[in-house]
Amino acid sequence: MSESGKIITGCLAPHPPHLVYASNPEQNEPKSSGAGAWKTLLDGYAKLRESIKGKDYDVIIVHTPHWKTNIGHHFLGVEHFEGLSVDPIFPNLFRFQFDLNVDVELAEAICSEAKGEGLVTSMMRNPEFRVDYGTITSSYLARPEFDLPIVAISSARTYFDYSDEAGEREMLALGAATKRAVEKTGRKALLLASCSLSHRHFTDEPSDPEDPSFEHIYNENQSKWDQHVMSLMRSGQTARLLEEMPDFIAQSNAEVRDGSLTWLLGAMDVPNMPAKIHAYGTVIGTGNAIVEWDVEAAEVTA
Ligand code: 2X7
Ligand code: FE2
Repeated sequence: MSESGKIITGCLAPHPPHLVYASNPEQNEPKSSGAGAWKTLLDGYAKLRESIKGKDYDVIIVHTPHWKTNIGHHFLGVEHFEGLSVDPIFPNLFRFQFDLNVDVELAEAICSEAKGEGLVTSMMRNPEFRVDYGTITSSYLARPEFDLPIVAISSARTYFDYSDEAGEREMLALGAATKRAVEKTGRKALLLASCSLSHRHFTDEPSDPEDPSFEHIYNENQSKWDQHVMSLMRSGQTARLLEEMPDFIAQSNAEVRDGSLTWLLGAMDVPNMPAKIHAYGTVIGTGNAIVEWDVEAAEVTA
């Protein structure tokens, strides 16, 4: 491939397994009742798919909070994976037969660029590895066909072992490394930051998990934070969002603490363009926004 790679689009693509369950794909063993919860988010993913349909990209890069690695940032490093992925918290909703290909050359390039940034990195070479539900859910909801190779990146524990500020610095560096590797390998990449915003869960669920009357905002403070974060995205204030990220994490138990959103913003060079919010909705109390930064279109019009 030529040396003219670029990031086409970056997306915040949350991974509640409930959305896969409600979509009833043949790969998922549990079948939903069709009672109708999470329609706003399901419609939001349909809008995202429509928006990226005509775009020319050849790989999907996912950063996932549910492949947690204690020593550094890991990358899937085998060309093909298949097996059963189960959500350990919601095995009643997500037992998914996955079958996917990996762009190992690109994964190795990101791994080595990140090492050059001083990060601890590692390639994951176990062909029996069970791919986590964050990677699979976001990939499926953005492009259900699984017809393009992916790169999946784990979440290192820097925020938890050191500090939120140290975690933020590492994720920006990982984002910059991702961008350089995409450019050098000539890839056209779609990026998915697989995470929710606020993240306090209900402690129980109804007998029908898809009962729409059960879904509501759980915590007003956290929902206000989500609205604020989306207003910064909508108005292109991503540098301010980064400044406020440690407060957001501390005050709303945000899943962005696993680094996915900061990695995405870093890879896109902290874009000051307005983002498109396709949907916002709660799932079992958590706040989830489906957001798109059409960085390629912004470049063309600049
Ligand atoms: O992992 C998750 C999540 N982030 C949000 C909602 C529900 C379940 O799982
Ligand atoms: Fe999660």
